[in-house]
Amino acid sequence: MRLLAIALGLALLVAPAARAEDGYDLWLRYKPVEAAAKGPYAARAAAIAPARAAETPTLKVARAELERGLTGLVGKPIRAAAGSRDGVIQLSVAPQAGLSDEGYRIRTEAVNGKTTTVIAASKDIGVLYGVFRYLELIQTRQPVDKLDIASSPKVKLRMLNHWDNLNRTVERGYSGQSIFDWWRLPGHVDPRMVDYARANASIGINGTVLNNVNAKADSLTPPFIAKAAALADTFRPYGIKVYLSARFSAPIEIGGLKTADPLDPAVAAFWKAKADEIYKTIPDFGGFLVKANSEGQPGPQDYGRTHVDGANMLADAVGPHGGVVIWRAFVYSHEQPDDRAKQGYSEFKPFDGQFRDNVVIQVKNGAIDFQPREPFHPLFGAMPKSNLGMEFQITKEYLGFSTHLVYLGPLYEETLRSDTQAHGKGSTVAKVVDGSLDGRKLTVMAGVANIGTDRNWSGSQFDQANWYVFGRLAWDPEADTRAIAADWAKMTFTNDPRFVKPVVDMMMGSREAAVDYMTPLGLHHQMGRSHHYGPGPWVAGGERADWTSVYYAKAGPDGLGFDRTPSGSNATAQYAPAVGACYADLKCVDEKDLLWFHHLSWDYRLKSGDTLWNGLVKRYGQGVKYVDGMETTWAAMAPYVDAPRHAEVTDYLKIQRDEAQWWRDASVAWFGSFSKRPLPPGEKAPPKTLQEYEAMTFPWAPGI
Ligand code: GCV
Repeated sequence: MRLLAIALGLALLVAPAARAEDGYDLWLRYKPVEAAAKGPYAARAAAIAPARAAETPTLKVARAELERGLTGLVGKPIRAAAGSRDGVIQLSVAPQAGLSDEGYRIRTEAVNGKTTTVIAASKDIGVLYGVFRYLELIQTRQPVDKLDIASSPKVKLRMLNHWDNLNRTVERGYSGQSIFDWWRLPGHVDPRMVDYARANASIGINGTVLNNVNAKADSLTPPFIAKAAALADTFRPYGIKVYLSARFSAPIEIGGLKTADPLDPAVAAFWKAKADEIYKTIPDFGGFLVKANSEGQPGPQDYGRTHVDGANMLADAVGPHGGVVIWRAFVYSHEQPDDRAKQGYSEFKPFDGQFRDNVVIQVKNGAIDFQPREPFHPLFGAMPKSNLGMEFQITKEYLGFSTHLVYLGPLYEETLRSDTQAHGKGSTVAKVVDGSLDGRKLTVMAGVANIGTDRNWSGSQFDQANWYVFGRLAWDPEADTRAIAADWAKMTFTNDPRFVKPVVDMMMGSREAAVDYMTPLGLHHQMGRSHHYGPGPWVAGGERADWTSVYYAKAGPDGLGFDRTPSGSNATAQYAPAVGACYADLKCVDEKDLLWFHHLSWDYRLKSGDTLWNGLVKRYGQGVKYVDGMETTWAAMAPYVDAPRHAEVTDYLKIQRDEAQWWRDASVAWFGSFSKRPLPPGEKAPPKTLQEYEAMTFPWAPGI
């Protein structure tokens, strides 16, 4: 059924002088195509045909987005109306062989002898995704005259996880308050919710968990279900389902029960009734996300039960409605003497094959906690009979918050392209996540959101790129993150190659720079206590050893690093034999992971010929130098960027430069107190004493 035709006329326009922008429009700015980009965008007359069938809400927003996008790009109003001529765009919902329900096809066809761009999909949501792709092609100045594109998402549930609290604070949030205004909902739905949905749909995100995994039971009470329903109604046309984090002890807190034991029939009945109640109000509710028996959260182990007992009980409650339970594998206990990095695998691996079909185990990318660099989590590839989802962090808790320019594409890509070797070579994490390795259909990629009430949404202009690249990778975990950065930079700023090339280069190296100035050579968890701001390699003592830095770096007069080889914690044994053997072998392990797996003497020789101590110090310095380079690059970008956004990025880079230097100096001062070796030639001594660095406190750091 062809539903709509819009004639595309891209007029030749001269780009107006850059106007003040604040980043609110994200990558959906739809600025007029500049005169220099003629060729495929040569002017054509616009003619418009009305929809021939009743529009669904999703088709309506697809048409509205196409009108809005083309109007901006063409520079004159484009509306659906009667008419048929060359340059027409048709939206079509009809069965499409070889595409999934959410996939789309964009083809240039002759329809009634006229050159027509047909955006077709089996379901209306595919049409919306196709519209966004089509607009992206124009925004990034790719040819649109002879199109033959087909695309389906490789991952089924592409989700944001908001760590947003009901009072609008955001755990690990660095971009203002929560965008979910629970107090005024459901009476008032902020129009920003529509822009949130548009932005997410434009990158294929189809689910959002509205509340923090450190959950309150209140979110499951009738008033809050009504609030969530109002959001669900707003997001539905954009193909986005809502999910809630469920507090495992809710049967006690809001159900009047004495227990939350998952094997107690009254508890199971509570959850069944709760699910029925939610689905009555939100018929397409996605399901529950659960953090259980982790960092003090309640869970089945409180009753001597297992993760399987807890997850399956909830799965049985939502299953009849088509809901899922996403159960996190982020578990570790300080009472357990074993290496924290081993605990998730140790607890979950034995349960492989025991979870219900509608349960997904959500695993963080690495075994500790979203560090600047971690080897991939050993559970990937280790649970072939279970649905295993990926959890990345988009908000940069350990990567400088929103004031450090760190493009996370390379971090995500590095993990997704890691080879688990679960079924021999080529068993990448991406293939576990997209389900193809073990033929799994219920697949998940989740990102802990970096979105807040700041006008620029993400706290900084460049952190928008992390939201964007997350969505694109959730659609295709094997996509190239340099190409994605280029798309983002073009749409967010300008297509001018004098801007795109240096900025994309700068973005691509920014994560490695952060690794270098924070935790080089495989170091990890060296940040300030609790708020995780700035360096804190001296953090020791307190309530839990596994929340200290000294637990992870194990610095001493003899050397540095955590021995996870068979002579140490033997975490390497949790990987496929070939992978684990390589990590454990100093001749094979990549130096980027060196101190994650090995404890080495300060005089250990790196591949460069430097000693470990000298190499470490140089790495910190390299990271700082890279930020210097980013400042220089960005300064030269002034002609291509509107002044407000340019100024904001400039300010933030200055903050980043100072903090990178601080990380370097404080870390060198601390580790130097163990190595007792001189600094390599040309390296400056830290300007403050170690005691001065240690004395710095930040009680008002954001995000806690
Ligand atoms: C939501 C880390 C963070 C916590 C977070 C936790 C988790 O420990 O510091 O703020 O809590 O991860 O992922 O559950």
